Amino acid sequence: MGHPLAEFTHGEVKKSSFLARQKFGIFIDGHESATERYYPVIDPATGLEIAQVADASAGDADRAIASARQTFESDPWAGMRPATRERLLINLAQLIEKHGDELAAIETLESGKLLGVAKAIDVGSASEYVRYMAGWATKITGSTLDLSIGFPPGVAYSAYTRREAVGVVAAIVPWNFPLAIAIWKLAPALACGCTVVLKPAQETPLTALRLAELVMEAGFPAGALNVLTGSGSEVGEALTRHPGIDKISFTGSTSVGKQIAHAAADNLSRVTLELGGKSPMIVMADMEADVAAQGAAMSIFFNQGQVCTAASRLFVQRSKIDEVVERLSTIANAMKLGSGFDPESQMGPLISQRHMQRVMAHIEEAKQAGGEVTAGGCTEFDRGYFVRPTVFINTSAAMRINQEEVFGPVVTVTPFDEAEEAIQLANDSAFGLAASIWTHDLHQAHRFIPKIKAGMVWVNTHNMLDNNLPLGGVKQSGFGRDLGHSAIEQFTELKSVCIAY
Ligand code: TAP
Repeated sequence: MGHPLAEFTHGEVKKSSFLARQKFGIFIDGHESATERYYPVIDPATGLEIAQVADASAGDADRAIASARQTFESDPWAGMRPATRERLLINLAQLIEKHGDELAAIETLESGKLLGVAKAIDVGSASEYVRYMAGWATKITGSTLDLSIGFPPGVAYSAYTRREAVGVVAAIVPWNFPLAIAIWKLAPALACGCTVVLKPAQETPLTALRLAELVMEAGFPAGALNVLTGSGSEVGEALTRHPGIDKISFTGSTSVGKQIAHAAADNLSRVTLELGGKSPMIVMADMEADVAAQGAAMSIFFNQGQVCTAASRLFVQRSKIDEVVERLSTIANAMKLGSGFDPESQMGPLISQRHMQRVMAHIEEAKQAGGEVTAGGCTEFDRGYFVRPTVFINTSAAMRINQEEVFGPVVTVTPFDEAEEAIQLANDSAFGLAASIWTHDLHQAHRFIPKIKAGMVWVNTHNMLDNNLPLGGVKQSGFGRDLGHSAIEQFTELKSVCIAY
């Protein structure tokens, strides 16, 4: 069967028998089942409906958690050798690679992102991360410890620590990198022997559902991954308040992160919160204006600016600022917006009409407050949710556009004189996710790194993530880390063992 959106998507969706189904139930205990309530998923490039997806209830959360608990506590999963978990994860990585084009097309259709980005970043990094975590499955270790206990006389002690799976995990993820961020939770959780209930964002449920099918095809037991599509305020909150959840791994906004921290408190569920950002990029005068402008454009306009670490505050040393603003504005004005399926497009739509209106409200308020637009500042097309890449000058640190996360293709550019002033400006934020400094002066860069309040600092680059590099924030950007070995710590508990002999 063809798909009604096929004409807008260069035929990519026609290749997916998954998308041709157009109606998706709830994925619990290894299979999808019909439900009473559904909601529409919208293509942000056209505003048209893509599919109907289950609107899960609190009762569905109970069933999903029961399935995950049953699987966690019984064989084959409970007693599975680490090498077998490794093998299953490698199977999954291979399946993601095999179905990479389909997954990327689904991702572009539901999130609007460029197909090239979906292929290279979302799908490419997802399979790489599953492979990376497959490697960790057999290398989860504790330590041996020397003890000094002196009683009773003549007794000696041997002690060690074990890292054990934390249990049933609620993974709640946003819409900006739906597959990749789901995998950031799922792969380490499975490597550690946990089971997972995944709640994707309402806007982007489809890759999560396809992923659940692939997890089963890879040979994981039913209940290892359950997927609850539906609203955060209903099924998301039911998950976070549920006593059957041992660990909540959340990526999303700071306001929802705070609600989740409160909800988790009653059960003392373990929580990791990867939250919003307002990341600064600092350009010293010794950096070439072209390099700085290209770097800034990549750092704020990539994925329509819907990136947690996006460099939304650009600080440039005064003698270079005019040149950088001029070149950055030229790049922004030349960018071609369009469907993520169009190979000519350099930027896709924002995720939803509501989000586009939110971003435009920020832009209008900043204009009213005296901010001057040197590029963009407006929407484009009468269909879909497109906002032109926007550059502001003449804004003040106190303005909302410099304090709140816009999560769109909007950057403010501010001058500074001395490096110390740049550090002060960069740290003048409730957030602390990431930052970058651009300079050829290594002394300058090394002095900057410890002074900046952020979970990640880049030098002469920005937004560069790696499977081996922990990612997370300080201040209102949350706590805990995804990626790298930190992810193993996230999904395990330390048990101390003391043996008298
Ligand atoms: P949110 O609105 O916070 O939503 C994230 C997820 O939480 C969605 O699945 C959402 O469901 C769910 N949710 C909403 N209310 C909930 C509740 N009361 N209880 C439990 N779950 C609830 O974020 P978003 O708009 O999807 O994503 C953008 C945000 O994510 C930005 O702030 C961005 O910076 C942040 N982000 C951070 C990182 C890192 S690594 N720090 C990475 C990517 C994104 P619904 O879809 O139904 O609302």
